Amino acid sequence: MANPLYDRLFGAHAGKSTPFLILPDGSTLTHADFIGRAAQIAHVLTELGLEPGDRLAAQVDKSPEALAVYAACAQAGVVFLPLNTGYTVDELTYFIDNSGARLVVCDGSKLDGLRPVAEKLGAMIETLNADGSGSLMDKAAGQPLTFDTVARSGDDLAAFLYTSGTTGRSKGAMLTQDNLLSNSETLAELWQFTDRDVLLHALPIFHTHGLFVATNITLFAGGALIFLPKFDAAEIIRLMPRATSMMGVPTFYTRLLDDPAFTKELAQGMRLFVSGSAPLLAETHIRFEERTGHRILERYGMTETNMNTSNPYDGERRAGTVGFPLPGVELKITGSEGETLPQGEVGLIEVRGPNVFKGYWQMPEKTREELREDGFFITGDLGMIDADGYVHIVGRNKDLIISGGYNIYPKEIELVLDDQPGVMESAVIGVPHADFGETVLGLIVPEPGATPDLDAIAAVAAEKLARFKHPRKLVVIDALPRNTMGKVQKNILRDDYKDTFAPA
Ligand code: MLC
Ligand code: AMP
Repeated sequence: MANPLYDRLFGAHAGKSTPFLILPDGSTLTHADFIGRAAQIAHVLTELGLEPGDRLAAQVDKSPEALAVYAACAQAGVVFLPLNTGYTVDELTYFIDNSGARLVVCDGSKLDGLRPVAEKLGAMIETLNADGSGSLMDKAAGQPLTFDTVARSGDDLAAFLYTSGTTGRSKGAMLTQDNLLSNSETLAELWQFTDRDVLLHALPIFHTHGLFVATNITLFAGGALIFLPKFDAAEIIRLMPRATSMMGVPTFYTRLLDDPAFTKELAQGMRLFVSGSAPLLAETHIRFEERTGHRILERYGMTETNMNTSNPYDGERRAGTVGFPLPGVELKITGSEGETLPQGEVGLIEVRGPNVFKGYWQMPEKTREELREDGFFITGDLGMIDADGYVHIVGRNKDLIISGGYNIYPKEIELVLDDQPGVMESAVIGVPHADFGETVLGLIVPEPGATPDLDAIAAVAAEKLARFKHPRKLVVIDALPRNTMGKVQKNILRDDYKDTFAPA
């Protein structure tokens, strides 16, 4: 019976003794090993009573077993919901509740905090630790190495990825099998991935970039991943001679360039470096080419759409641009009335294609606001198309900070700051940061006569919000600049505070 995502990405490699995951200690899991492990987990999911269409929420460290949970979900028809390992119990409660997850898989260290939440919300809970131990794999041990793949259609849901929003409430982007598969196929072809590819994989596997771009493409082509738990420049440098390709956020590239041990010789066996998730400075692009002789290929995507554009594989990779719309993806620049603007003008980027998600889980209004009836998705990014057809991203129409490739919506942080004693209101902005591209700055307006305790406020933020969202600095100011409509003028604040983290 057919299950396009499972069959094409995983099932196609059943029985193959070719390497799939190469671990930092040099040990290897073959495609067959991996598929066997996924099948064992799929048996556990079924025995726990999960049905096709049920959601499995996983907040686990990166490991071969964590990736096998994704494959097991695909095989059992369960919707996979990966969650950033930085999320606090507060944040997780919302995702588990909103998604109606039937099973939560978490690290053993999080069990005490999450068990009451799961119980209250009627979800089961199992553990999976970074070393592959835990109750999930205990149950998987001894299960058969094959599993009868559950039939699914291309339009069935494969994954939910939560993305925050301007209101501070996260939305579950519903991604279908076809969304994921069509993008993998297009990119594997465009970027010429084959079963000889070995991709250096240092991205997290709870976001589009690390899971659906890097992993799915490699699976599609039958190649291998050098599977690192996280980005570590020294590890990348050590292992690059064994690799053919790497995908990363701009911080990966700036950190590599900051390391004198990163040389041209190391990169000589590489055929492709891809950057995305945040703007790559033209300067980084140029420095990288000077150091290695390679031009980074920049592409543009998002959670709701997977990848939309890419610089060419053959042809000019132009610094400061995100290249051309992918085959099968339509992209237009629109004005405030939704009208298509002439070439060269700046407006909203809208995209349509098989990559575009199905909508936000149980949020029909939000879906209608961003996904037009004719299928175009309003990305919230501002861009223009130049005379040669290259797409340029020139800004954002959404109040979003991207720090080291992680998206942070200010509203979520402002809601926490506004709640603190002595705070009348707050504004959270992104300011330039050499390592993370942008970082979070919190501006606080005190209540009349009050002196807010900034350390106490930072401590509350630390408890409620994932580490990467914490304001790097809190500053007390008299008032927020507003326009005549009363809207806070964040552009003025961003300009006033742009040098806060500038190197001395
Ligand atoms: C970690 N920290 C961050 C952070 N990552 N803070 C802000 N922004 C980040 N991105 C915290 C750590 O918890 C740590 O806290 C402190 O900051 C410094 O950590 P570090 O050791 O310097 O960070 P590191 O662990 O090395 O991580 C940095 C990073 C990582 C850039 C390697 O964030 C990363 O892998 N980012 C990739 C994100 C990603 O995959 N984005 C794709 C989204 S998909 P403490 O407690 O030690 O101070 C998408 C669509 C698309 O956007 O187009 O791809
Ligand atoms: P996310 O919601 O995490 O999927 O992030 C998607 C957002 O990241 C996009 O809407 C863009 O704002 C940004 N983004 C992704 N790739 C690029 C890129 N190459 N250049 C600039 N911004 C990017």
